[in-house]
Amino acid sequence: MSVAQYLNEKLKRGTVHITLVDPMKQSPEAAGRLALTAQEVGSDLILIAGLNGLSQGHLLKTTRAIKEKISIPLVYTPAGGEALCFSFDALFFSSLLNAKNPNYVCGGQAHAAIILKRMEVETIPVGYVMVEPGIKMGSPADVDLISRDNYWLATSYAVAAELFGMGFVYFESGINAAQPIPAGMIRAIKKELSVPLIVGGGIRTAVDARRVRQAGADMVVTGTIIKNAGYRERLRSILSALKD
Ligand code: 1GP
Repeated sequence: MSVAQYLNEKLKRGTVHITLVDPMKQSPEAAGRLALTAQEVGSDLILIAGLNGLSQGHLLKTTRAIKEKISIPLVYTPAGGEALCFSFDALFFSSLLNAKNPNYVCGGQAHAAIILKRMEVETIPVGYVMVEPGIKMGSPADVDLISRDNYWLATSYAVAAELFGMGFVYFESGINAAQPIPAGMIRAIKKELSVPLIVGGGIRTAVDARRVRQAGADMVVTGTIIKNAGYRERLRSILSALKD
């Protein structure tokens, strides 16, 4: 079964949880242990973020260390065109739709496209949209961030992604953002969008998770939570808010 099929099957049964692992934040072995804990607690997928500065070697070691530990899918999401390896199950072939720097919209993706196709890597097309406060990509001017009260613009980007044929739309408020995407924005997007909506950034508690789920998020991503002490219990409570 492909990862896209796996996700669509999971979505029929309820909200999907994704654990984001930044390989730069810990050793490959520690990343493997984090991923195993996430799987044991009930997370559905591990997503490795390929942020700027990630070396090929470290990515490879991290994906291998995680693959040894888990049976749920391991997906890679490169931020630009830098590090790439093939030890994952699929790749989020994502375009940061509101980037000002074309490298994040299609430049980096174009560099990798032929090799991904020739290697028969499963690519999952994702429209990625960043809302304030967002994360720093190359420089603060790289992304035309959507303001937190501009529901119309957010919905317009979401529907544009769907019309481009992207199978998933991912709304991001930024790694370790102070707050998740506003519930009202999620509701506004869901009224118009027909493909699954992924929401991530700033979700740290069961209350946050329940709010984004009830607003309509189909898939919820958490990352920072796994770096804190007691993350197994924190993640367990987030999972219970998403899966009850
Ligand atoms: C996933 O970037 C996020 O969309 C992860 O954000 O680290 O705040 O959970 P957190």
